[in-house]
Amino acid sequence: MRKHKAVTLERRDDGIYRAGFACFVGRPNAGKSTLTNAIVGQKIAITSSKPQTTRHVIRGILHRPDAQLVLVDTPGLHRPRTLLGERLNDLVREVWSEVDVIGVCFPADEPVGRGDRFISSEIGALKAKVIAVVTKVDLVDQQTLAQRLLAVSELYDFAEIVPVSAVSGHQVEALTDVMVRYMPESPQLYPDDVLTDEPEQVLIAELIRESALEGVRDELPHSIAVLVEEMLVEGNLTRIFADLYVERDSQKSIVIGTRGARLKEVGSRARVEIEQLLGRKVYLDLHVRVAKEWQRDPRQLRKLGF
Ligand SMILES: Nc1nc2c(ncn2[C@@H]2O[C@H](COP(=O)(O)OP(=O)(O)OP(=O)(O)O)[C@@H](O)[C@H]2O)c(=O)[nH]1
Ligand SMILES: [Mg+2]
Repeated sequence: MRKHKAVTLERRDDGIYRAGFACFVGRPNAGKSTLTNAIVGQKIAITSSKPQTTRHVIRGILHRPDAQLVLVDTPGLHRPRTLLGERLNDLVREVWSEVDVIGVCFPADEPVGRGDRFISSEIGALKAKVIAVVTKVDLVDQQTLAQRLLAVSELYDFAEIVPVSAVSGHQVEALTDVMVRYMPESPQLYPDDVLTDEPEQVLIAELIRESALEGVRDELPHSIAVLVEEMLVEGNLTRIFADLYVERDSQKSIVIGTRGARLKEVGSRARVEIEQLLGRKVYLDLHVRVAKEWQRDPRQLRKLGF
């Protein structure tokens, strides 16, 4: 995806151009994708209040006059209960062995827990600089924040601990500066106007999934997968045919809703977002299909891109 408008940022310059990779890791729902979007300045990763929203590794690119920062958003690390869960955890480990900086994210509005301790115990042996990012600071008071910062500092010898809010924008730039400082001297890695190397069809499928996640509960969010089957450009209009997969018939009726009302809502919400992404008019044709227990089935996982 390419950016629509030019970014003009003034930066102090030590004359060195830096470029490299950083990733955000952390337990599900810690705010990794929201932060990635805030830094890149455009929505490239979907977000939701449901844990385990992110299922792919998504690269977002920040361009500055003095640096290029390739941010890798990863799925939340968790104890896997399905084959999909195992695949997602493997993905995270693959990424963190390849980047220059790892930002371990801890949500300020929740106490440091077992998952956080587990993640912190795993990152020690890696070549990357490891920093801690305390996210969602807009949700807590000063005292709570101070407690969190202390608890985080006791987990691991982080190179830095940066509190941020992706929603208010507080300290987002400071976090970026920290990550850039740890990037190696390097030529530019991506052309000037590329914001992500994610294929358009994947971004579109993700926007549909994000829309479908709204208002569903319990196990259903995890059961939803989306595949764009076909895109046809007709003059000013793009026709998109997509399949929304669930795991059971009962889920299918929930997603469709009474006389299709829910599915219609999901479709029109997604369409608005897709039109914004493509900058073109979109006709979206959504079909709901059942892929029995796809999260545990290697063949179906492959079909769905995992
Ligand atoms: N108030 C507030 N909410 C935030 C902030 N950052 C993220 N959130 C919310 O936290 C929830 C989870 O955010 P995500 O960015 O999807 O979290 P994630 O870590 O990517 O989650 P997974 O992909 O499931 O691992 C969403 O409802 C966000 O709107 C923040 O800085 N402030
Ligand atoms: Mg995410």
